Amino acid sequence: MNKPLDMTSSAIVKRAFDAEAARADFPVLARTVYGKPMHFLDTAASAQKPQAVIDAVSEAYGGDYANIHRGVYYLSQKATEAYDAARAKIAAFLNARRPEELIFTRNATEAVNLVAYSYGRKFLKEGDEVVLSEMEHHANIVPWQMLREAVGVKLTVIPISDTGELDMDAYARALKGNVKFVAMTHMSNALGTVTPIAEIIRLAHGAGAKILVDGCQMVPHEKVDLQALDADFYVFSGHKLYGPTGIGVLYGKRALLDAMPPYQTGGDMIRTVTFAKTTFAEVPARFEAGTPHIAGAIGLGAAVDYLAQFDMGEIHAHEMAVAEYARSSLQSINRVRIYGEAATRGSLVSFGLEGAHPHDIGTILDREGIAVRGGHHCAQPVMEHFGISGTVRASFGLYNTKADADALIAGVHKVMEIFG
Ligand code: ALA
Repeated sequence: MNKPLDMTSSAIVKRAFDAEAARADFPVLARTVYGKPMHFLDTAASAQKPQAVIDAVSEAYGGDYANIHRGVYYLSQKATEAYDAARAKIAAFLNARRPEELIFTRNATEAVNLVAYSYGRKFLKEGDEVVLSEMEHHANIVPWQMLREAVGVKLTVIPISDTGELDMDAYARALKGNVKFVAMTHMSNALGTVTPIAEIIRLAHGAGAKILVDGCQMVPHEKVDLQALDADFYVFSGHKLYGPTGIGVLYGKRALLDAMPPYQTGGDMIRTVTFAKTTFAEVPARFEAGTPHIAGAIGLGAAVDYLAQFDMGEIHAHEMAVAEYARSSLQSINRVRIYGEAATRGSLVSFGLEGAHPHDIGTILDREGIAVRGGHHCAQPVMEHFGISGTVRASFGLYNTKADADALIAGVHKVMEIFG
């Protein structure tokens, strides 16, 4: 508790990843529910928090708390330094060119809305096409529909196959049209599909389009290198990255951000204000109107420090081993149907059980101490594709082990006994 914040995540010497040892860093995992050990399998909705993040948030309020970028006094300067340092370490973690290419938002949803509103209304016009995929989260669909209402862009949706893979031929065909923007997931939250995003970005650029990538489900699980990817915009939420809620990130290439008008206006995002005219601050301040979520940003910086102790490749290998074990165990149950069987996928398994509603399955699993999400996962078009109302989704984080997968399988057998 109350350790000084480490400002240089990249300087931390890596240590071997050990999931059992890492579990001890997450206090909530030690608790029981209904008198049973808890098996948390809903990291895709929101990850649990390591003590280091909880301490950093507590310290941000109980240590050097003051508003930022305002006071000349000690506490305000310390808080400002910690806020700015958090941006710098997240930029280093993702290999962004410069910290100011990262805008703090409330969440990934706000980040997509910011781009659709600010970039979309300035640079897209009636008849321009925006390409999406059938497996986008609602947060990467609805803001583009609002843009359609506002300026008359046309939305083109790239279908997925029954294994949950993006139809790349359809994508290439679509890019022959008047496509000016692509908004695409890096990993589907409903199916686990990992899209060939480097190729998707390359093709978008080849067609002269800009691209926004929804990285919510990818950043917590695999190494993301923003410079290597070369996406124009990349968004993710802090709470899925083991950080606090209420904080998200929009990465944008500096030249694009510089050309974009403010999304919200008010204090801290201006250079000068008179009643005749206002001039705006440089990025990132221009897109961070009002007092930001200071403790949230600092907490997200601590989450990145926590992850930076490890090699993301080792975390990924561990999570995939557990998720694939759960997947093959589920697959061997006759009445189970898996949704999402892409060749390249992440650490989640979406499934249904013949004769049982996903919510009922989730409720029975809950009584066994197993936390899963049941429903449409904010991806109704995916459910429509498969002609279902929802799935049960077990999603794995760095702290999950084979014991969690075994508990899930035992729980599914219990559901089958109940449903006969
Ligand atoms: N988008 C989050 C999920 O997939 C909330 O559960």
